[in-house]
Amino acid sequence: MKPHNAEKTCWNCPAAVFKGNVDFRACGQSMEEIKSVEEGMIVIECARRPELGHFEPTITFEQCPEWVLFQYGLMLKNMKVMILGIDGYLGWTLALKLGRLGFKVSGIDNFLRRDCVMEKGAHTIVPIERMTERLHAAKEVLGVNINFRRIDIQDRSKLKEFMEEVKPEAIVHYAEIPSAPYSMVDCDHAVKVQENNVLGTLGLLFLIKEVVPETCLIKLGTMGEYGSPLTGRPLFEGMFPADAVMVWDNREWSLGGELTPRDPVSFYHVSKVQDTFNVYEACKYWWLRSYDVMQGVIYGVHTDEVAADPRLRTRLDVDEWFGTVMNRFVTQAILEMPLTIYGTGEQIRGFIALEDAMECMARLIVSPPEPGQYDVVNQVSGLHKLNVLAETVAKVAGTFGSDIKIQKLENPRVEADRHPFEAVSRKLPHVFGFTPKVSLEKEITRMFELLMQPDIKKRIEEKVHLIMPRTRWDGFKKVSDVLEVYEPGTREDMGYKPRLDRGQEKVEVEPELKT
Ligand code: USQ
Repeated sequence: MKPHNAEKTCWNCPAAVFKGNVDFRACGQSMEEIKSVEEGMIVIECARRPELGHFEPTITFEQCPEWVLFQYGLMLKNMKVMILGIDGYLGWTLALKLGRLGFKVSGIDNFLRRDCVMEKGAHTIVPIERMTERLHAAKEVLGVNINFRRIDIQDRSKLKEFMEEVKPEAIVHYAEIPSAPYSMVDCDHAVKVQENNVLGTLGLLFLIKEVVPETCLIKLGTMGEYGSPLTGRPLFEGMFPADAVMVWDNREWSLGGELTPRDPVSFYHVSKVQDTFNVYEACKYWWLRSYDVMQGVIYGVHTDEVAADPRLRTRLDVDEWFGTVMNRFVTQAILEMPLTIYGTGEQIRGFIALEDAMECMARLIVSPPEPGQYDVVNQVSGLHKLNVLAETVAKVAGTFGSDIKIQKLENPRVEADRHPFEAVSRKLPHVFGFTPKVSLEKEITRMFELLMQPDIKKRIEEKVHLIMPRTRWDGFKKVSDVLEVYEPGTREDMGYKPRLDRGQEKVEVEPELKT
């Protein structure tokens, strides 16, 4: 079988610098129009092999000697990837993975995540090293060199200098404050989140245009941008498919190619929607290219690289602001405290294990879109109701000898907690060749193994007072009331099953709840 990106051509390659007397904008918005202009009008120069002179952009990755086989398809030899937010849960994990795969990794961070967590009196329960020690260990243990600069994404002159020095061939943008509850603390926090996220991304787009217009921006969005439409309309991958139609007042229109409606569920999620529009427009105005990754909730602690040495571990937050639901449930199980379901627990979300999410990113990086193309990928490997997740955590906890209860809390958020859910995620399996490898049970087990280590368990116990939620979407501060505490395996399933549409096979992904 051919690698997923074998048929891509110089059109997609970040090393191809478009030359010739073509004014792209004069050609209109359609890439097909541009491609069909008179032969010979569009030529490129290869930034890696300028001695070849100007030629037509028709060489496939498979034919090009600069693209070589690796674990996840073909990769541009020593491809330069810059990770913005390289110190975070995902940024650090990805840096090590890419470094091990042979990418040349650079990155920036201003340690904002560390500061925000500290500000709330919390800490990462998996202890992490300072950046200097992390870099040293990456070199010593994995032989990976990371070119790191302490830079705030909003410090555009410093970032520009670094981008000019590195000339990244892909930019992964994780440099955002990733928390819904943190953005709902008060006005200052909402403004801080939107300012960092929205203005940081907007400034970055201008820098890409100026310094590296051929690079691919891989931007972390979120499935939460879509909300959960009560009509049950599928959550398409960013845009309506070509055959989608709208019928109204006895008339009919095609919706194909239009952005789908967004319905974000917090001021943080709103910042991601705003990014979506800014990135979309920049691609349109300046022929930039981007994957906007609609990320499900990532959970877990494991990749081979972060597990290679305690100094290489990535952070894990479980407090009410920065802890996400799965990571919190597992920690609560370790403390043998009832798992905190907000509301009915019938909410459905898309999830993906850390290790799988990192593989997806590697696959996207080596398969760039064409100039001007804004593309959206829904990055989830399974859909789960929260109450079923809690059951699964309790089941795994049982294998470690823990007897867990589940509690339903008054929901501090304003969100639908009983709703249909159908998500489309066809591109990962069918365009990028990705199959999920990590089951819920497997990653939960790995989490137990790591988090039950005495030094880590102690760090969880130290912050136990930060687990119950008190940040409410209505603006009042109050710890949520406990509505009910129950034994796992004693609740009936409400019957609704979410659907994950992965293309050919439509998978029923939710196991039955035992009664
Ligand atoms: N929830 C509980 N109990 C908890 C914590 C959360 O029932 O102890 C519920 C929430 O009410 C919500 C769901 O779990 O219905 C998910 O909440 P979360 O905190 O795990 O995730 P969320 O706020 O949606 O945000 C997280 C990340 C964010 C990412 C997003 C992906 O913080 O960066 O963008 O997951 S998604 O959810 O698909 O939008």
